[in-house]
Amino acid sequence: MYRIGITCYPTHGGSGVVATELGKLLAEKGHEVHFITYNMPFRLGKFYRNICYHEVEVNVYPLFQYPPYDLSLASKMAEVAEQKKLDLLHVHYAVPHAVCALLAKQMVGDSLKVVTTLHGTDITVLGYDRSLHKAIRLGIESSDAVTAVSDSLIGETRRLFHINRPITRVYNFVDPRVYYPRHVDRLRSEYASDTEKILLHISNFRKVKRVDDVVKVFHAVQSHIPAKLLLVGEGPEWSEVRQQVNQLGLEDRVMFLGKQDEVAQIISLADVLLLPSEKESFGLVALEAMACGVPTVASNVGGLPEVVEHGVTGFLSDVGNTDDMAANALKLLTDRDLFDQFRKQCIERAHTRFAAQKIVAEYEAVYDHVVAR
Ligand code: GMT
Repeated sequence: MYRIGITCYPTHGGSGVVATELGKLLAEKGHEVHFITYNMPFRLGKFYRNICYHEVEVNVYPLFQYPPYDLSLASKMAEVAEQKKLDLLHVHYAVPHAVCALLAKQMVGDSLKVVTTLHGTDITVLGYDRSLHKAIRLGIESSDAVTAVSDSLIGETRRLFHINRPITRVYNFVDPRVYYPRHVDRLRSEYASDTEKILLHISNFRKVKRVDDVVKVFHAVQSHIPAKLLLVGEGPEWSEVRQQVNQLGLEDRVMFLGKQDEVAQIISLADVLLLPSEKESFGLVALEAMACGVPTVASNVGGLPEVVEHGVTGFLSDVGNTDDMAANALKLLTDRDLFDQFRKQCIERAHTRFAAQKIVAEYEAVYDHVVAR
């Protein structure tokens, strides 16, 4: 059993969800887990005997224009590592977390190992801030082990950062005790009638998610069959999307549900998930939907083809090809046999290939490797 420090962004977002769920499952297996973050991870939920939360406090000094968060985090990591005799720090993102963990390792000594998981965000960050290139590269090159959430992300990391070191692919996972088709008949009737289909999109409404394409797809679908669209999440594009919905006269067919934590329940309301992103290193929500028996209509980018099997658990189209996406959604929504077959295949694939138990064991194998070295 290991003593593990975990650092992630504890807010809504796939990497925070994965890091938090991983911590909980590791604790269930008997490991001692210490979250070192600036806020309580949002899905931590109930009390666990062997999970501790260590808050990173950032003081504001009149002398500094910017509070030194990264240094506070590195110092906190070192303090917790020493006090709790941590074997390793498992950090999510190369910047700033891997770089902070490497600093902590210098403060504490070489016996503290650093495992870095890449979620794709480092690459997105690089897209708008080239000045971080060297810092991201250092974080990846100098970690004791690096994992990435898809083969596509490994390829992109190698291409952009000219990195040859081993990177282990460890897919994201779902806990089958949480993600399964829920009985939501009563709740469903509050959103749609029996004759209406429900389409769903969940994201942080960043431009990269192309939520405007979600609305375009829905606009086409509802002109053929009675349907409703549920939009879950909030973010920078939210107002634009609202305006688009109004301009298309879809106000009474599109429901904005804001940020939600209990997504398994909401996903179970839906017939199809729409994920037309510009970029997606994995697409955790497509996996969550799959586990609840909901097929995904998505774009054919990044790690999405590794998650959504075209013609088996959903359909993939070129980015921006909303006509094709609408046609695919209609295929699923108008052919009961096809839908039932996809639904079965979704549950089966999510609960085998992406089962939490299997993936957590893959992370433990990475830990075994670095600690034994
Ligand atoms: O997609 C986002 O905006 C959030 C971001 C994150 O860092 O949480 O998601 C990234 O990590 C998720 C968990 O591994 C992946 O499922 C998402 O595909 C990935 N986002 C992108 O690559 C854009």
